[in-house]
Amino acid sequence: MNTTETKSSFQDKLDQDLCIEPKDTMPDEYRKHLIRQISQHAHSEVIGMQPEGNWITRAPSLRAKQILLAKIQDEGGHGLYLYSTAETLGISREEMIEQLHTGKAKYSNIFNYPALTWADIGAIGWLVDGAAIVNQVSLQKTSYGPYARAMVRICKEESFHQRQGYEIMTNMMKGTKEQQEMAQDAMNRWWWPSLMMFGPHDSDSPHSGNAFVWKIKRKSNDELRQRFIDKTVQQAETIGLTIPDSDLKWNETKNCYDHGEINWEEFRRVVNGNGPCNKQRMTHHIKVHNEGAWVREAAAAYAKANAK
Ligand code: FAQ
Repeated sequence: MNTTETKSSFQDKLDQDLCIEPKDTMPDEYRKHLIRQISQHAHSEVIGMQPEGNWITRAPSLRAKQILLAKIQDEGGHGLYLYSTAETLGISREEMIEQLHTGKAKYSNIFNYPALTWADIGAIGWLVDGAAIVNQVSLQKTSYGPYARAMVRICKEESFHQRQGYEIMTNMMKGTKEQQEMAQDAMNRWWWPSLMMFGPHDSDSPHSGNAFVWKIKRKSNDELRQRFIDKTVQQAETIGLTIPDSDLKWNETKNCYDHGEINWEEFRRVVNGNGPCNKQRMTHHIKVHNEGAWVREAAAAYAKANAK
């Protein structure tokens, strides 16, 4: 099929709000854009297991430990759906991991911060999963079918994660003065990096133009960030937490919160490899990946033997 035909059948589907499926013809730039975004999303889910995994052995009760284990397993599962989704676009899992290890592919800024106390586990579930849900609900309507469908399932699991995080924060705010301070300290450290998860302002977002033309993005970075702020401020107030932003103010005219400016210098530093935990996260991933080589080899040998 020639390029004009490819573009027109692809465009027809987009115009009718139909999903693009793996076997459909699609422009190469669309394919590359999706591989970049979906693989980075997959890496984020998997690297995101590290800050929480650090607390499994220190969970304060058996119930808390079971919940945390289930949540972390879910995140690993999300990574697997997303790697499989990206594979339908013609990239292999090995290539994606290679891009992660060589720094060619990014993962979310948020997972380069340390989880210092148990309250951080609450803050991650409530704020980080909360931000992820706002973004991913919108991606349920993204134009690439396998990605949109993966998002439906992932969002269901993320809402359980968000609830467990909020439950931890609620219980700590009902606790001793020290526990309340711990919860506020976690809120102070995770709030701004959570806002950065939505990416740069729309005016500084190089990929947004094509993402809207191709219906990959349905809402802009700033729209989603605003949605997250508006819903989270009320949740914080309900349990007595203060949002660490002196410029935060309800705007009657706009019917949303005005907020302070994000530290974009910090965002750039962290996504470019110089956040508090970037090196630790990558060293750990490479080590575990290398140690798991025999599992991949055994699985491949088993599949080959069964295929005969
Ligand atoms: N961190 O032009 P844009 C989770 C990069 S899942 C790092 O606006 P785009 C679950 C961007 O890649 C969290 N880099 O880009 C969980 C690009 O660089 P590039 C992950 C970022 O793609 C919870 C450059 O800046 N979710 O948390 C970030 O149109 C708890 C220019 O940016 C997703 O990935 C960032 N925050 O919009 C797991 C959702 N933001 O690629 C465990 C899917 C931007 O040219 C525990 N992704 N950059 O080198 C998206 O919706 C989009 O990719 C955006 C960025 C909105 C993140």
